[in-house]
Amino acid sequence: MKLHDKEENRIKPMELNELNEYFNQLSQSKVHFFKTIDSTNTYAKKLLEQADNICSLNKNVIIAESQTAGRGRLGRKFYSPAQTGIYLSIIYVPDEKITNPAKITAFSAVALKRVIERLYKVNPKIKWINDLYLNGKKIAGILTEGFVNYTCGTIDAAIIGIGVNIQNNAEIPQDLAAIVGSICSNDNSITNARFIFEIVNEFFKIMSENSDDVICEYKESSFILGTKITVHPVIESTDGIYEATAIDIDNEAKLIVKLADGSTKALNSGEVSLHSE
Ligand code: BT5
Repeated sequence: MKLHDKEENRIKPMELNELNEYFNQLSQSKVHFFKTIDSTNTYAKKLLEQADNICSLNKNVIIAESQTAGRGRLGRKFYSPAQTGIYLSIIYVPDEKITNPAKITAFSAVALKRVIERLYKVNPKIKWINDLYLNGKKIAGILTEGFVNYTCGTIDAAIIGIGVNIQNNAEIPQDLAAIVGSICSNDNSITNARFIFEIVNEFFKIMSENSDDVICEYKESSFILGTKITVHPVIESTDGIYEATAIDIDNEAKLIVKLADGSTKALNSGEVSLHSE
């Protein structure tokens, strides 16, 4: 492939005016845009820490064209180069305190899947709890972080960080090449601004939908149900690494696994890492 062919295929840099026009349609939202940043989630956390009234930050969205220290779960890195992907964090401050951030991750995954299907006409699958896969490769990851009110011990807000690979990146580090995929879109009519707006809009819509229905949709798109997995507990546990079969996802977005002795366990996303991550 000639160099200019490759470059023509790349997604366009963000159009700020277009972004603002879209977000004007979403009441109370505010966009913070960076060409490059360490991590949009880290920036969102700083905004929350410095706010007199965190409610005023609800629907703030932090967007970057690239990240120098994009984060995944459990201290992992999220490769965030310019031009081939989008990186954003949504600040969510609901009226009620947050009791289960994992459920927000699950809902975000369904919202993201719906938007990708609608705009790009492909059908990604969800890998519990926060990954979207297409053709066997990971095309998107979600990192939800709770903002804790240390006086009350409650989670008052959540930061939902979303990274999506829209096109393949030729410079991808070798250790990621086998894992990382992309939507592989050649449709230049879908701008990054539109894609991001639709994700944010769908997120706020899905958070008010019937929870059981959304979990049902999550399960229908989930590709590890019925398969054998290796569970790596990441917090202090006497279990060690063990094999299990993923049999269900409950209404709190916990993964139900069946062990060799026939017993079952409900896994919380913060406590385990599955084989292949
Ligand atoms: C995630 O973690 O996949 C959550 C990623 C969240 C990224 C967004 S971008 C905007 C916001 N700001 C941030 O700093 N983060 C959020 P996890 O399930 O732990 O997966 C991490 C693993 O995914 C890595 O160890 C790699 O194996 C793989 N990986 C790294 N970069 C990737 C990429 N660009 N696409 C797909 N997989 C990737």
